[in-house]
Amino acid sequence: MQSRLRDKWVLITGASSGIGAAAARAFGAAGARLLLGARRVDRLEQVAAEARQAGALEARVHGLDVSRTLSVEQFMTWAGEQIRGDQPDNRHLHVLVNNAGGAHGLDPVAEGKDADWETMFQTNVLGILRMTRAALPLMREAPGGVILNIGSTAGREAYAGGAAYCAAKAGELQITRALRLELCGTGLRVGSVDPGLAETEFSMVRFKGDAARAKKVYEGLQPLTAEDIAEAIVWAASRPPHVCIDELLIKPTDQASMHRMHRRT
Ligand code: NDP
Ligand code: 8X3
Repeated sequence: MQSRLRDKWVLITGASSGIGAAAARAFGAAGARLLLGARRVDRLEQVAAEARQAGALEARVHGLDVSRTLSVEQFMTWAGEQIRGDQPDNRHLHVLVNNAGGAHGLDPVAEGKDADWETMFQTNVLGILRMTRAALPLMREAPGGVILNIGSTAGREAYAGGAAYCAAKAGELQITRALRLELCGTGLRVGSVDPGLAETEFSMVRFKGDAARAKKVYEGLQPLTAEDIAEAIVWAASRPPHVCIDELLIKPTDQASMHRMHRRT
């Protein structure tokens, strides 16, 4: 059966690594037309080539910093130009994946850094609001369109050292729920995909390049891969138009909760 995503325009933020990059390859395999954003454009080019090789009809890239309104607006102007250059019946954005984000630091609140807190809220919370506001005009005429926000188990279960990140991802979940209410009746769908531990560049970023500390996060257990999440994202985005996947919580089998993990070592 031909994929429902074939020919459709799909925009992914944070597509230069991890889950976003895997999602680009997976949407590519479904024959989508991709618009990819992140700050590292050289990495985006590489991902776009992989997505084209997987079957993407298009894979175009542009620099994007979701923590800056101007950058989001410039990116969406570019995205609109790409989409409006298509056939008249395909001039809308079908899927928006708000994936850009991550954690910075694991300090208790008493030692928290303003810069870390601000970056986490700028990307995981305000980034989603900015991107969605700017993308909605390109989606309004496309009933059946889908917005998928990438949340986290952290938005549902707090852990020590995670106050700001957990709060940011809880914010993501509530933004998704509010949008679901706001968009009800438009034919647009919105949902949250919430992974548990997935081995990507996430922990390297959180621990500011400390590879040994990053590796320890996944020690002795089998974490999710970026591909596991990408598969779920593509599945959620390719349901029939009358089906909305509101919330997906996906954890490694070894992770019953943040406080109950099965480690073999
Ligand atoms: P990665 O660090 O591998 O990827 C993060 C992506 O976000 C990169 O492409 C990065 O690109 C992009 N990004 C970060 N800041 C910005 C910004 N200001 N503007 C634009 N893009 C930005 O981690 P993951 O793939 O794991 O993370 C993807 C999402 O999944 C995040 O929202 C994260 O919170 C969430 N998540 C991850 C989990 C995990 O265990 N890995 C579990 C649950 C949720 P660049 O640096 O080039 O801008
Ligand atoms: C990433 C998962 O548990 O490291 O969102 O916060 S966790």
